[in-house]
Amino acid sequence: MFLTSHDTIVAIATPAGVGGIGVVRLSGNDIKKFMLAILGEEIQPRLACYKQFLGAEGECLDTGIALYFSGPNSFTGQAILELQGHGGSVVQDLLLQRCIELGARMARPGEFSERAFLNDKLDLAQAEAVADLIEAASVQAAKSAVRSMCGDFSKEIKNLVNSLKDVRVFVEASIDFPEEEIESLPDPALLKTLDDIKVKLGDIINKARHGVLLRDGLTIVLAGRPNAGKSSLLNCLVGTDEAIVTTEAGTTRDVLRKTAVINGIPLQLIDTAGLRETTSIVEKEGIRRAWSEIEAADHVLFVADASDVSMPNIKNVWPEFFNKFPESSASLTLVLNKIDLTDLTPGEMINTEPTFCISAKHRTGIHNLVNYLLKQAGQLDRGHGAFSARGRHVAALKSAWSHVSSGKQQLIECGSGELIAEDLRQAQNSLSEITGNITSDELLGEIFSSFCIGK
Ligand SMILES: Nc1nc2c(ncn2[C@@H]2O[C@H](COP(=O)(O)OP(=O)(O)OP(=O)(O)O)[C@@H](O)[C@H]2O)c(=O)[nH]1
Ligand SMILES: [Mg+2]
Repeated sequence: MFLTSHDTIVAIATPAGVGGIGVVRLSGNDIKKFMLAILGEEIQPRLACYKQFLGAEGECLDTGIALYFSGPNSFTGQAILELQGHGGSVVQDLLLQRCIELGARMARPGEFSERAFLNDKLDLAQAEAVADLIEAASVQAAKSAVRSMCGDFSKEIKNLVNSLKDVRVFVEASIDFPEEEIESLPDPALLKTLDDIKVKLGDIINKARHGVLLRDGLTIVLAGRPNAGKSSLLNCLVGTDEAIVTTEAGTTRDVLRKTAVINGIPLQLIDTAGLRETTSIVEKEGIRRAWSEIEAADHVLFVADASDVSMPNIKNVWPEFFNKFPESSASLTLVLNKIDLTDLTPGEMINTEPTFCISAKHRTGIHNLVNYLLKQAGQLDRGHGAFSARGRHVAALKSAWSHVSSGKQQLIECGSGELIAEDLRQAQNSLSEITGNITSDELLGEIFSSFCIGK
């Protein structure tokens, strides 16, 4: 599919509907033919010309600004013609149809960006950032997408790839020329370099995770015993009566998902069945689903009834829960609800772990909890230096990290140059997938097809 990129593609680049201006955009290698037919003449590159846009009979379909960019000095690296007419869907369609009559093909979603990538105008992470910028739901998300689009993320990846290349050259030289004066493996300087690469990778993984949160929002699961007030808290955060709340323990069975957009940050809230031993088949299934949500969450709010918690230490509230709680995955916050029945004060409580005292019923302490969640979602404090990233980037970075770790281990344990050379090669490949230096056609197709038409 990537071989047919010389034909001319066309799309309406502005959103569907009525607007002051509507842009029809063409990219290909035979744009002059379209200029002659639609504008009546070839116009100069990079010069805005006010023109009539002509139909098949020479009639005027619309008037507007025509802009021509000659390849390779354009977004796609090919010749581009932009026809900026009036933003009505019928008039734009007429112009689009005229371009198709003249031989252009409707662009697939993301095909302009795909061509920019194939012509080396952008790397893959930058192209993805263009789509992320368009879809950004908050100022922070937009700012970090701009950073990635301008190459900040790619630069960090390329620096790491270069460090890996240097190490590979050293390791492979010591395999190929063992008699030369190259330090024998494992060389302490080499181990130190590998550690530095691991630290740098860890740092970028954190930044990328943060970028994913800004883009996709934070998934927050409300978990805990029956009747603790999970559904009441969900309703409180969403602002409407979404979940059924009753005095009966075991009210919620199904998983209920609701998005609360607070300050532009999407918080994906998930209410779950109360966790307990039960003989009810329905409730058992609800509890199984609750656990699988807990395992997949970014963040778990463990809701407990403050009136029956004597020692609100996160591990003492319900030890079995914490034993079962999947390590490494989500972060966990204790929420002591129903403080109206106690003498606790609303807000954050000083504790060994993050703990918030609230009353979902009386809506007290909610503000502090929400601020804390927004902070977790990256809305506060950490704006500087963040770049937008996607799940696939984090996975590739993690894979590079584990290859570097296992390579280092092999080196220490068996002094094996061959094994570490292979691990370093794989680490480099994982990183190259991020920028698209090594990426399968299938993955490229998947990435670009999620873009909007005309981009
Ligand atoms: N006094 C008081 N009661 C509350 C508070 N929050 C919830 N409740 C009550 O506690 C009961 C259970 O609330 P739910 O929100 O249904 O609890 P849940 O954790 O979703 O319960 P299950 O779905 O059965 O697991 C209801 O009667 C609520 O009105 C609170 O802050 N103070
Ligand atoms: Mg409930």
